[in-house]
Amino acid sequence: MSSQQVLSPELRAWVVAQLAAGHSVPSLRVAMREAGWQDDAADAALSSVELQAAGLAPSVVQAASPRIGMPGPDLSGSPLYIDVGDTRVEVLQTMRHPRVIVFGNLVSDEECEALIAAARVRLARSLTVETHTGGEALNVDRTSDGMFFERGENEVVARLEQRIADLLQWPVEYGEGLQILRYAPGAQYRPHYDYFDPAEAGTPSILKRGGQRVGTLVMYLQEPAQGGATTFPDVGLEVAPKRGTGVFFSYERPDPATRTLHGGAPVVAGEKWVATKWLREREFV
Ligand code: PD2
Ligand code: ZN
Repeated sequence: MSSQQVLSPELRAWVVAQLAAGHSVPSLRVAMREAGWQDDAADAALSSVELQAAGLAPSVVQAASPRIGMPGPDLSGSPLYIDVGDTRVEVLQTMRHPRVIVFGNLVSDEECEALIAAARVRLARSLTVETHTGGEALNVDRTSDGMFFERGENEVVARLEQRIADLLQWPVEYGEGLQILRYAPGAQYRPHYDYFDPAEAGTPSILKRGGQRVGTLVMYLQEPAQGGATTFPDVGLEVAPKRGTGVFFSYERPDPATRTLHGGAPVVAGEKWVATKWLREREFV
């Protein structure tokens, strides 16, 4: 189809309803592609939606500005290393569907230790975002302890966040604050999706702060003696929690079809510490 396509009133109403229900612009683009639209035509049509005139909330209007692309490094030419500032990050393993990339030499030993030391004194039993309500709750599926840093909270956090932004080609401002988790022996994080479920009542309120999550980077700060892999059950992948490495995965739409179901296997011996950076589709304020 040509790039001259415009939104019919019916399609425009559908776009408005989907956005209000928490579906992301990329997911609408995928649906439009499946209906025969070319990406650039879909983007142009989505941009043309005059949501403000329809009296919708600013967050919904902002959501209609199509985000072009997804977070992730440029892997054209199959690089073994990606230079980001002072760090030569290794590309150890990639998978296309789901999009998973394992990075080596991502966090230095000194940075791992500094993050653990600053987080240790602030640990509390982990809360996860409750999509029923939009609030936070103790989650029996996650038996680790955790805390959040503010974005740019200290020098090490800011340095790592800039490295992640350069590596994944995604603005620092689109990232949530770093989350730190500690898993004692027996602790685990049962398989889940990191995006917010559009079917849950609390999701539209969560999405006001930056839209959907579209990518996750889990970085291993301390490796356990045994166990604690990050697992992707849909594709039988297990990433070993090796200190200084990280596993990145992205999801273009909030849908199990992305195959991004993942979990933290129980730690068998020792302690596992991770830092997680979640990436939103827009500025996270
Ligand atoms: O610690 C992990 O391996 C893990 C697994 C699944 C972390 C997360 N999810 C997360 O922080 O979302
Ligand atoms: Zn997760």
